[in-house]
Amino acid sequence: MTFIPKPKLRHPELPKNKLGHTHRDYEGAVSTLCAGCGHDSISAAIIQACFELDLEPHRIAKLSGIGCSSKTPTYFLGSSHGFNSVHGRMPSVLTGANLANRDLIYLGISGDGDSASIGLGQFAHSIRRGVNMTYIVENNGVYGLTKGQFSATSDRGSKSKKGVENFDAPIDLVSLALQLGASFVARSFSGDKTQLVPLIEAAIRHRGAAFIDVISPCVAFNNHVGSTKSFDFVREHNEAVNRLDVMIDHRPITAEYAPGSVETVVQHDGSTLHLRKLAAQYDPSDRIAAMTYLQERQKAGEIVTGLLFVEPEARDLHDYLNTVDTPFNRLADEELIPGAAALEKLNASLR
Ligand SMILES: Cc1ncc(C[n+]2csc(CCOP(=O)(O)OP(=O)(O)O)c2C)c(N)n1
Ligand code: SF4
Ligand SMILES: [Mg+2]
Repeated sequence: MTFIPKPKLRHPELPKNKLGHTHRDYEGAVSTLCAGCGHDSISAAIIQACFELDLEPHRIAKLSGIGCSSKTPTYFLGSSHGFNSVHGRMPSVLTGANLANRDLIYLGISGDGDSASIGLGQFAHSIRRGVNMTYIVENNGVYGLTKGQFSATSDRGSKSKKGVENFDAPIDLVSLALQLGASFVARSFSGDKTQLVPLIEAAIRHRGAAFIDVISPCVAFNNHVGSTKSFDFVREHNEAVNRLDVMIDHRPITAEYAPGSVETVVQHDGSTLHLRKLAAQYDPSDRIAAMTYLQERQKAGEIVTGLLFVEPEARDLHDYLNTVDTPFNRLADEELIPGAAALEKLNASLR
């Protein structure tokens, strides 16, 4: 894989966050993706979100599979932990890492091929188990890295660059995540940073399985007329249900809200989500209503974006397993291997 380090030179007056870090401290190597690829905008949004949340880079672990999307962790958070796994296998590697060390912030970066095709089973099980993570699919509706084959999220009737029609029914990962029990579900567009950055921030602050499907046009193989994942198509058919602001440590509210149109949600860690409703009837706390709304708007040819569902007091995999607060990787041998007497006691309790 090509690796171009960024020059170390930086402007002395770059803005700093509470930790004294600048944007540059959250960047990675120079991107080698095609100029204009939506994935690069998502990397920029992740960098901004981590900068604004004042996160220590060494507390973040970024994991991915294989694909142009899965290459992107090289281009952000260069000082964080990283693991580029096998195609479609990021979720199980992330689950294992999370079980071993619950203290890190986990970012799972994947593609539509990686998560909806070969990795569909892995996606499903990590979501249904409530792994505490921010799972981002950079969804361009094609296998970009292998030169533009349809993926499982390509819409029926959409056309490839060479004019071939896709006859298979699409998999909508957002509907699937809702059905599988994800406690935070959102969709956004790589070209809408104002919407995407707060969604990533809220997902990172959320405890539980947070899933964000980001439509991310592939300028090389899926940005033509007839594609339903092109910049033009998404701009024309985007239906945002709400706009989000994330308040941490009583930061001032930055957006202006019309009275009566704001929904406030307090998450587990005390962060507050202010949702400015654009679709008046939209309720992000009702899973069934969210699923119905998605299907209705999809039938009308719209791509619904925004925070679609949140369960602020969700439980995560560690809660379900009742694990100890200390991360397993910090336990001593005598705690992990308590010996024959403890095993005998356990066996006796099960007889
Ligand atoms: C086990 C395995 N099967 C197939 C491949 C070939 N392959 C590499 S990337 C890819 C698809 C990537 O598509 P997606 O996840 O949508 O990422 P994108 O490049 O579009 O961002 C495929 C099929 C592989 N690397 N490993
Ligand atoms: S092939 Fe498509 S997905 Fe891959 S870098 Fe180029 S524009 Fe992005
Ligand atoms: Mg893809």
